[in-house]
Amino acid sequence: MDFGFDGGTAIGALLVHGWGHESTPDAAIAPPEIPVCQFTIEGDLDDNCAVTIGDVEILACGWLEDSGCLFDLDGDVNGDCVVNMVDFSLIANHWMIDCAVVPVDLACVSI
Ligand SMILES: [Ca+2]
Ligand SMILES: [Ca+2]
Repeated sequence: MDFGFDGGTAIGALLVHGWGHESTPDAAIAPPEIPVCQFTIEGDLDDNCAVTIGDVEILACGWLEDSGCLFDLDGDVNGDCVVNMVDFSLIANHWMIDCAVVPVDLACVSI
């Protein structure tokens, strides 16, 4: 079957040069810059600079655990070795505060 062009050459050119894009050397591709949180906020268990549902998920994983202070517990906001309503209330108290967006919030403590 004749398609009127050299398919092998066309596909080879596509693999080398891409489809409508100029090829870019790998060294020129920089990884995306990940912002670093410059604040701490009580209840931010996943260290993403905000108190959100992700922090509640971590609290839920450790719910009603008691380490006897033998090891750190995920979800223990106040560091008393137990994950309970006190920790939940600390998260609720800072609910939806995002220090990356509103760094002047009094709950945001600069590192
Ligand atoms: Ca968080
Ligand atoms: Ca606690």
